[in-house]
Amino acid sequence: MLKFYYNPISVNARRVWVALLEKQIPFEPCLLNLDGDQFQDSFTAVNPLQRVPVIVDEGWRVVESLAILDYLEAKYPSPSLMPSEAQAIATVRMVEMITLNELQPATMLLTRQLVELDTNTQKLDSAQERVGTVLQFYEQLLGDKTYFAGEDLTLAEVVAGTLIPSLPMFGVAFDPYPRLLAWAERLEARDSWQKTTPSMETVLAAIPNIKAIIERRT
Ligand SMILES: N[C@@H](CCC(=O)N[C@@H](CS)C(=O)NCC(=O)O)C(=O)O
Repeated sequence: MLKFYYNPISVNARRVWVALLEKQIPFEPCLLNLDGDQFQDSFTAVNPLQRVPVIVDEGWRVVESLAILDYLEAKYPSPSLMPSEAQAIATVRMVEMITLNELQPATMLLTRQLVELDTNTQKLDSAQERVGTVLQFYEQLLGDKTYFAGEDLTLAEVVAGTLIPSLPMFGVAFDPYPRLLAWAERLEARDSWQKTTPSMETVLAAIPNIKAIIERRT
């Protein structure tokens, strides 16, 4: 059976977890506590980069969440999470990449403040501004559609939708983005989102690990 290495508070792992559930792919969950488990030889043999998520499917190992999503889509095409029309494909890739390259680094900085690590005010302000710019762009991109690429749930939702609903935790208000708010509520009503949303208890217990990871990386 497909092995899925993850941690419940990892946003990178959660997008893979949601895709596995949406696609109804049976998997064996392999929990890493990220309090040092990731540096053990046994896991380093699986992923020399010492990060989750990782999947191992029929002996084939894939690291990097977006590569895993592409692999799952190609290997388990139904139900599909990727459109076939040119503009829809571009929309999905755009949302995936903007979420990873713009939104996630900005929220990483906001997390520093949340877990009470020293933070440069100027950098914080610019992170807040970046988040606002991305959300405004997404609000327009979504328009009156149910999902970013139309009526069907795609990898755009899987990637952006596992990060955006957590933004109020960082003091980001949704008032200027009513379409995005309705979109987030639609996603949160789904089984796959509910099964993978970390409880507040899990998040609080993970704060020391989050601090250690952020200190190493920012
Ligand atoms: N670009 C990678 C990022 C993976 C990543 O940073 N994972 C974090 C958890 S969210 C991790 O395993 N961190 C362990 C560490 O930094 O020690 C992906 O998208 O899969």
